[in-house]
Amino acid sequence: MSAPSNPPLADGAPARAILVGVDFGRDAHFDASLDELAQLAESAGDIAVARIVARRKAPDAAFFVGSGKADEIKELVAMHQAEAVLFDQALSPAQQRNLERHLGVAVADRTMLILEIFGERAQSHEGKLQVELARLQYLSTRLVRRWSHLERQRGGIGTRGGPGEAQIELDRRMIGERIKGLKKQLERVKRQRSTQRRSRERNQTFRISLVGYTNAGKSTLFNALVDAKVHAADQLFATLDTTTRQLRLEGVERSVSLSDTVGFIRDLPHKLVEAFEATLQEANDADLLLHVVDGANPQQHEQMAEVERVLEEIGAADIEQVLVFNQIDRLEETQRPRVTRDRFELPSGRRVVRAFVSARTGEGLDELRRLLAEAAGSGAGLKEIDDAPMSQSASEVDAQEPQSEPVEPPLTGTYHPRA
Ligand SMILES: Nc1nc2c(ncn2[C@@H]2O[C@H](COP(=O)(O)OP(=O)(O)OP(=O)(O)O)[C@@H](O)[C@H]2O)c(=O)[nH]1
Ligand SMILES: [Mg+2]
Repeated sequence: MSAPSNPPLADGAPARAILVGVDFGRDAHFDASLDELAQLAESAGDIAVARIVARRKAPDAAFFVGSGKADEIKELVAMHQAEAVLFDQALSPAQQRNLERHLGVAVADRTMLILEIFGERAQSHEGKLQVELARLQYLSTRLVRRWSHLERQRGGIGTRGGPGEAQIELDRRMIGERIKGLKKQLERVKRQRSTQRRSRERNQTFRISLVGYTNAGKSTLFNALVDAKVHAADQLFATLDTTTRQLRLEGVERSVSLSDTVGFIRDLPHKLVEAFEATLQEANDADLLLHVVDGANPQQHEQMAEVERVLEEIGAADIEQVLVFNQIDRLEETQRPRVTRDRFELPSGRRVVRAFVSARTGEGLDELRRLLAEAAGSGAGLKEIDDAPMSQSASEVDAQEPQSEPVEPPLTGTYHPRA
């Protein structure tokens, strides 16, 4: 199944972009490859034509990078005839404006890219409201070139043509009003949801929600489990809107629902989390979270930590969780787990049941269904399962250790493909 190519943004031609990352030496997870930024850029319809990494002790107040580096970037822009410069970190409004003046092209940061992608993907009324709110909150403090790029997208606040700075000043006054209006509308959406929630509670549906880092394979797993056809693609934030379906589980009488929703990402802008409260609430209402992780991704540890952080932020950290270690078909033969489930310690130290699956080939899905049936059927969630002795295979849970016969089933926080 090959992924469709990324649809370009509304205004058509992809922009040639230079990627910039700054290593401050204190963020252990600094992505020197800028691969995720490149994926974000691509998902937003840009093409990365060059990458550059700078090293600094602290951000420069004016340019974020030093002025020497800024000149270097300017040369790269000229050399590659780039139309945009994309930063892996958040820029202050002043830095962004100064850089645009200095470089003569549009400058965007990670947050803005994420907002662009969200703006392009939102389909539902609720999704659009949420994106617009986040976007206005972000843009209200900025005068940037890519503003017009954003304005051309659906659901912009309705200026025509390329707005000059005066126009933007004017717009800015309306923004406050618009933000208020949007918040009110979203409040209404939230009330509707809570009514729906109460009716679900009445009919005792057991609700399962897929959560996880973007591109982990949530939608693919959703499609495999409920035989649906939601959009799954090799791009960041392919899914924005929530889809819920009935999930049939053998031997389970009560109704079970499964929801697929928006993925998380490192440095998810706080405003976005706030704006997406109604959507993220879905995870909050779940009886069980299926935390999907791309088991073949070398960044999986950071990704799981990020997912835990967001769950904490939205108040869903206490909900029962099963870790779904997906994409095992991509692992080398020697790295493949020899069991279908074990117990695992998440970066936070929390212990969860882990299931190994490939949403693509279907491997491990029967076992996952059994696990879900146990959780939904027992009514007591997975606590019981977690306390019960693990499957007979628990003695071989760690694919990297020679088979031994531990008395206690070990917690296998040590399974790191390509570690
Ligand atoms: N090889 C392999 N590829 C997979 C598997 N699961 C998903 N993929 C691929 O990974 C990419 C992302 O899958 P999605 O299901 O869209 O991921 P998602 O978590 O829903 O991502 P977003 O909605 O963008 O946050 C797609 O190209 C899938 O075909 C798997 O088990 N094995
Ligand atoms: Mg998806």
